[in-house]
Amino acid sequence: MGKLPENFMWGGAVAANQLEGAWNIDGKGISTADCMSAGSVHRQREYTDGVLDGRYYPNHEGIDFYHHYKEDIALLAEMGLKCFRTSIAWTRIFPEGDELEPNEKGLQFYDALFDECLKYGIEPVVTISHYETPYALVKKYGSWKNRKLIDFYVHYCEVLFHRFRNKVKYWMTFNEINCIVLNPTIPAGIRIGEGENFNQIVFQAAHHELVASAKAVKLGHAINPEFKIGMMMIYPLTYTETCNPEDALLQMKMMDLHLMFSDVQVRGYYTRKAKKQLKEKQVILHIEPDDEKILHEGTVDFLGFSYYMSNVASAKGQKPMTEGNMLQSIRNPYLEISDWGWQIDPVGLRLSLNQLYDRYQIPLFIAENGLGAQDHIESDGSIHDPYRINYLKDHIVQMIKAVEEDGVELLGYTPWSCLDLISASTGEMKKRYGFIYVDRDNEGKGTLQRSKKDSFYWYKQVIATHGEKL
Ligand code: BGP
Repeated sequence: MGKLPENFMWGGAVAANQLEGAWNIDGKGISTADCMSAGSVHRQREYTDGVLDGRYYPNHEGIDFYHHYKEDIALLAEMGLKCFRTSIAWTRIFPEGDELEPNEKGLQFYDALFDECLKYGIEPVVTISHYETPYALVKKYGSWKNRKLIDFYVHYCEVLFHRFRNKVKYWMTFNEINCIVLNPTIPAGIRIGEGENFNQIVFQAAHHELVASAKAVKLGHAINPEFKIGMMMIYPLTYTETCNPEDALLQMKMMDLHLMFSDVQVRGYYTRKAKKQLKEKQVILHIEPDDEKILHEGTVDFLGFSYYMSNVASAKGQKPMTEGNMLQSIRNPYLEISDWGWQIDPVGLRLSLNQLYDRYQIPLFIAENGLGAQDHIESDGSIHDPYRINYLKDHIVQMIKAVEEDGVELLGYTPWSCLDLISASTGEMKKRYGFIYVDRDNEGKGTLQRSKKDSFYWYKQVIATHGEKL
């Protein structure tokens, strides 16, 4: 089969709420991410009722990318990145989410950021909504539970598409859209009250997001036909524990739940099977007359996905191994695990690429992949992170096999994360993913100085040799 395409997008990924900081600067409103407490290795973050004064939330300051972006983009350019996947903080553009007029200062920040990327020939890849919703939309409307969010989101997209039409070509509508079924709070700002029907609320909210995404795709193409607008899902590759058909059935059902999202976004409709599944879960979706047409007309140009680990389905109903992990899995004896209990499975990336490509036959994009670990700075300032290099190397090998040997069509690879930043699941700083170390700890102490890890030099070489030298 062919090699990696010449214009393959080697890059790196981050998200606004996890690195920008400046949470209340230049007119930015409060987002759901601003209301999350930090968790811990074994505890998910908690969603507080508004911003509590006097308590330190690491993501309020992040790594202060808002004020360091020039220095940071220069480092990414030095590494040779061809693209930079970041997100736009919705609350910088619409502080409350439901205004008609955008906040000019917020738009200016992203103008400057994208200009800085383009100056070095780095293509911005922009996620429109990455785990942060304007908090006012939660308070006033109940977030994505409410259909009104569709219009607010589409208006937000319209402003972005017009403003950045000549700067951004690649867009992703929602980060890990299917995560809403695993944890509706972090991705979508939804809290399920006691006695409320989890499935009914979550799938209705998901439907609103799917319609919003489809409308955005159609609108984006009308504004600039050159736009490539993709979806982004977590790909929860799941194996069966044994060859017991009951395990296989469970595995299929676990995957189906997630593939419902990509089916709608790529194929443009809920399959018969998806409708059956919803019925089985006693979900009655409220679908407006035009929705099916909208979904059909707003199919995506490419499928982006995150892949960190694989999972195992066991019909015996064993207790899942990881408490801090959104995905439910038992331990796979063939795989190593990270310090956070994520099962490291490079071959699984090749399988994921094949499964997705077999199913959809549209270009894929690996939007996230990486290893969260604690790094240690030596007295001379160097940071040796062979564990990260090994993780990424092993995954890149499998990625290349998927393209070169299996014929998968792949646009790009943006490992998570270019720079150290706040972890999404724990809200902490100590779980690091970056090629670039940032001097910042869980308590918010540190100089914010950036230092290159060994992985920085290694990835630079990978990009320079187009994956030849790993
Ligand atoms: C994905 C999210 C990212 C990111 C990553 C790593 O699910 O899209 O925002 O943070 O996971 O997860 P964590 O930070 O919890 O280790």
